[in-house]
Amino acid sequence: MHLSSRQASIYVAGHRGLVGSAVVRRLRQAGYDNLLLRTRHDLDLRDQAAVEAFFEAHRPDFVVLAAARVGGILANATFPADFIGDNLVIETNVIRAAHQTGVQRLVFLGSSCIYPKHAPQPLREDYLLTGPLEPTNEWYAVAKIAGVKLCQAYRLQHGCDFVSLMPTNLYGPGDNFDLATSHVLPALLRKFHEARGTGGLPDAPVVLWGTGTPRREFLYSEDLADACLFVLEQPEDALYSHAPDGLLNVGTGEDVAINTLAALIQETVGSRCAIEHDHAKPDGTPRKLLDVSRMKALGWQAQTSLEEGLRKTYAWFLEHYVAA
Ligand code: GFB
Repeated sequence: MHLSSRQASIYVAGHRGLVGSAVVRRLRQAGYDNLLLRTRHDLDLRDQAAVEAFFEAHRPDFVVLAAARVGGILANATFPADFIGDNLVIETNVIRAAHQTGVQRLVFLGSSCIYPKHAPQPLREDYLLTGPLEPTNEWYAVAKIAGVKLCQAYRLQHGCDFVSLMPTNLYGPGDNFDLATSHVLPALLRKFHEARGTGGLPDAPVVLWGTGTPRREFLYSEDLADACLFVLEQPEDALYSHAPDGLLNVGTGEDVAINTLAALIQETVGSRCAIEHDHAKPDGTPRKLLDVSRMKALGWQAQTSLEEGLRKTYAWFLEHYVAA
């Protein structure tokens, strides 16, 4: 059942992360103040008994499942057991508890990496499980596919209103700027910022991983948060007539080469440095552009251009990361 009352209680799992924090801001902005929020310290979502006790005690009306172990291409390769294991357990615990306590609608956050590596572009929702996955993130992708399938299975067997959003590569305020574990966009913002020469010194070179030729689609986290609210408020008939399988891609519909992203970031940061490439680092999937026609047909599209999103994210980085 869709969200319509401002009194409804909404549990945002993962509210301190890039997506969850944006979802909380968007819900509050729309007048939804009855939010249930728990830090990792207060509620370990890998602990089945604790998750069940939380759901039994608070019985949320709606759930946005944005809690996950996430990271860039290197983090995925370095911690495969965490990426598959933690995500499988978190999804299973939360989705099962949501069913047991009668949650009215649950929105699960998947990822565009669930689609096969060599699927035709743009990627449609029905390409799921039609071919092998990209090896650099197959552990994470398998866990996310299981989350999507759990939502479908609970809907088939129990009639649960559980849907999955498949966002493309995300960025925005509160992103992870740790160079070893982050995604490319925050990593390059930081690298170009730190390469700027001070006291009249020239800028140092910046090293991009891989060839820079892979293409990625970047969505501003606040646009994804807006999509989550849009889907929560979408009447059931409209939602499932456009997404009979409960899957909705969320992106901008446009992608750029990593080299082009680097040039845009260089401009945002105001750096004039040379760019080098570390060919020992992986490229990952060559392209993963989402087909966003289902969301478009429902009446939603992303609002923030990459240039604007970069400016806002860099401003956040300067204020919260550099100044901190
Ligand atoms: O964002 P990213 O780490 O992950 O890397 P994926 C995207 C592309 O940017 C790759 C290149 O071709 C990287 O080699 N790149 C260039 C860099 N310089 C850098 C750098 O300094 N740091 C990083 N991190 N990349 C992730 C998946 O894939 O996408 C996740 O691993 C998830 O599971 C996420 O699906 C959305 O886009 O390749």
